[in-house]
Amino acid sequence: MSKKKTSAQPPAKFTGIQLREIATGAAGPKAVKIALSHIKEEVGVLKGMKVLKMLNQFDGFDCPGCAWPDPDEKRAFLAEYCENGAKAVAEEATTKKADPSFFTQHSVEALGEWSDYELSKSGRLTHPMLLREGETHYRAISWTDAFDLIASELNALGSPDEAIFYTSGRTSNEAAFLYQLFVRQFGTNNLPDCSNMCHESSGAALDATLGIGKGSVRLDDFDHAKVIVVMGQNPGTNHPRMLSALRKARESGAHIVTVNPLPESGLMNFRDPQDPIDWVGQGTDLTTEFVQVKINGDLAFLKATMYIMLQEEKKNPGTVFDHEFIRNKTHGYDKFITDLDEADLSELSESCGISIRQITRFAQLMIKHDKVIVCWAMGLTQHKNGVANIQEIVNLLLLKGSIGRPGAGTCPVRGHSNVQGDRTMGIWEKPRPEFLDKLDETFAFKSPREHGFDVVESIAAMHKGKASVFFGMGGNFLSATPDTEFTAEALRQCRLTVHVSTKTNRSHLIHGKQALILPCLGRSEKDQQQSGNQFVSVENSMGVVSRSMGDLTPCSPHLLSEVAIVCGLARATLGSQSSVAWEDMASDYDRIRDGIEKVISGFDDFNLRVRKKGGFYLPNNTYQGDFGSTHTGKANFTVNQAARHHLAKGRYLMMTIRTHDQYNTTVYGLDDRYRGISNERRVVLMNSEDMANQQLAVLGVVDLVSHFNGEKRRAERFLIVPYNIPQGNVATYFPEANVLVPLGLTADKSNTPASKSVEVSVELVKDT
Ligand SMILES: Nc1nc2c(c(=O)[nH]1)N[C@H]1C(S)=C(S)[C@@H](COP(=O)(O)OP(=O)(O)OC[C@H]3O[C@@H](n4cnc5c(=O)[nH]c(N)nc54)[C@H](O)[C@@H]3O)O[C@H]1N2
Ligand SMILES: Nc1nc2c(c(=O)[nH]1)N[C@H]1C(S)=C(S)[C@@H](COP(=O)(O)OP(=O)(O)OC[C@H]3O[C@@H](n4cnc5c(=O)[nH]c(N)nc54)[C@H](O)[C@@H]3O)O[C@H]1N2
Ligand SMILES: [Mo]
Repeated sequence: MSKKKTSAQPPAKFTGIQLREIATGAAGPKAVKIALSHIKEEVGVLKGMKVLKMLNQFDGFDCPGCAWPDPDEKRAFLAEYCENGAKAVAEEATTKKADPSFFTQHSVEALGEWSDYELSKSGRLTHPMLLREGETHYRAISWTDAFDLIASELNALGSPDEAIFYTSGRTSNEAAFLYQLFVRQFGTNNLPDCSNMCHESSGAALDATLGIGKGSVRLDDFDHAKVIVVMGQNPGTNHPRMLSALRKARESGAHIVTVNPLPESGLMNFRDPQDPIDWVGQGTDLTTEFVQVKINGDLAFLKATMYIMLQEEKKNPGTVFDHEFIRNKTHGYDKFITDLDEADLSELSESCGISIRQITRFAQLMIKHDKVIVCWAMGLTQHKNGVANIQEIVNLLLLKGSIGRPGAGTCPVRGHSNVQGDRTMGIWEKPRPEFLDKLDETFAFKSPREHGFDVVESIAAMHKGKASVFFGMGGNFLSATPDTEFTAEALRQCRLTVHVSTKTNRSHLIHGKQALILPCLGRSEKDQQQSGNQFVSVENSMGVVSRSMGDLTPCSPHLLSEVAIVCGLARATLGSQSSVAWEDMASDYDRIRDGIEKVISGFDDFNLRVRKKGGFYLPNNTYQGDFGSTHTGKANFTVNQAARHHLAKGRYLMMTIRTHDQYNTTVYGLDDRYRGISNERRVVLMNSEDMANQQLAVLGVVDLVSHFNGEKRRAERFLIVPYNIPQGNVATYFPEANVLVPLGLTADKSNTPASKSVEVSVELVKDT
């Protein structure tokens, strides 16, 4: 049977846009109403209430929405969740099913014509499914046959390095630990993960400067901070529970400075949806200083701020910088200051688009206060200079001695709910030798030492035919990665592509010669193994490890837990060669935790402590102000250069961002409520001056063309929406615009796709 190529991109069809007023604040009763309507629609009222009651409670399950921490001591009476957490749970606990008859009804090619929204709404996967070579439809297969098929493909490879083992960040600690153990026993470090596209730049910057790739603050530091800077982050949508922490900080007098090309409503005003008293009234204004930087203007802005601080310090020595801290705890100060002193303030001001007056205002705040927390997310990491951006934040905090003391520090706000834990468990293509030594010692084998492929390198390797089996533990590799058409070609070249998933996504449709979908339990579901019901553990953005236990009846009796899938796969692939008792591990997760305790420091008495209410903190040197583990033995100042984007006329810098109605590539709905855009995702947000200069009308239909090293990539049919965004900048939604992000455009040092600084032109489509 010959087949047409299935579309790698969502169809370029419009869904009926309506522009509404932009929200002046976030959450409040409307958020509750919308949360409940998603639950009602997907899950039903009774089951829905049960799920919400368990969400983020001490004996419930961890919200799959984001990695924002729960309060240590107390949880809200009804539940500790937000609108988007409720949507994430509704999506997982849905009663709709994509069972074998669904796949009989719809060919892979036909599903390729569905939008991501339609795919997301197709329901939970219920059976392992196989797409045989040359066939048009997935068909059910037994678990044993599925494991045998993967094992025989893996064992037929010329080298273990020809297989790629991807992980998305929802995977529990237990599953992640076993997965990396299996992959290393198989013989490769090809363990790319979603972090490569996310906070890799933060990890690289923080590790080099402070000695740990994680943030330094805890939730209660927000209660003591005097200044909280939120850079390149949209918590109203992506970390809504962070707004409660910001509100509390505001009420105790903290300044909140928001640095963003967009005035995100969620950061402007907030009414706590968990607090009915807050539903009436005006809410709390959060942002006290809105710094509307140009895209990728952050480094210039920070440098300009520090330049002004330095001039003040020179005038009144000892009044601005914390010299004792600098002397005792840091390295590289003199070199840093020499470079800083040569900065050109007006050039920096021009390149970030912020007036010297406003920069001075921010610098004054920084001069006055040292209890400063800087929070950031994708707006800083996904640039060519993503690592430098974060190193510049570290410089600012070091000048003030603002790391390792109460109310101050670094706060990279993580994405996926266990992305930080997965890395702690060893999901990394560049594992440290000490980690591998411990792993080898504990499990009596010799793990490979050569570094593996990260996400971008994996795509290149598959494209070149250097790797030909792709295994995805969760996630949606095709749609989450850059350069959609190139990545699709890479996946199509594989002999076998496998996805462990809860729901159908586009990665199931763009496949190798053969393809498997392995359905797994979700967080909210009961995980019953031989020794009884199991729980798993996760690590949040602030290094707290806690347990998560679902209680719903699984949506199908044919699901396996991620742990069971890894164990089944390991047994089939490694056979009797393996030194690990995989079966025992799968039957009782306490045994996995015993293994984790032996290999990874900070997990002493793991099985005991994880059972305690609220879990426990992992050790974090920076929290204590100890920087002894860096290569200099001190916290490192670094010299970083601000990016300069010289864009020709008609060229723009594009950022790809999330709407209020999606979880990465899972599309919950078609609205971006806070930004006033309803029922459409194919939009490009543009400054009205730029529109006028190019004679583009509101809702005009355009193609977007990206330009990189003489290469062009095109994304068809977007609608123009005038928006309060700096001139020369545009914004589109991820994943529709990923086709424009060149694989070669990545951050220095972290290799993170620079999906927030893509150079594009906007071409009017004539006959629409
Ligand atoms: N509901 C929901 N929650 C989520 C997710 C989701 O998709 N939906 N995704 C999860 C994941 S994996 C992650 S990583 C996080 C993502 O959380 P965010 O990082 O908040 O997500 P983005 O939408 O990518 O938003 C980036 C923000 O940075 C701004 N920005 C873009 N470029 C720049 C720049 O150059 N400088 C500055 N200063 N700002 C810039 C954008 O305007 C936007 O406000 O959220 C997590 N939580
Ligand atoms: N252009 C652009 N690209 C980006 C970004 C951007 O801002 N702009 N952001 C990047 C970031 S920050 C990230 S983190 C990545 C995200 O990349 P991924 O993590 O790969 O993508 P997701 O969309 O989160 O994955 C969704 C799929 O995960 C599966 N899933 C959900 N829950 C579970 C579970 O419990 N177990 C298993 N096994 N599967 C599950 C479902 O089948 C669902 O379809 O995308 C990156 N890509
Ligand atoms: Mo992420």
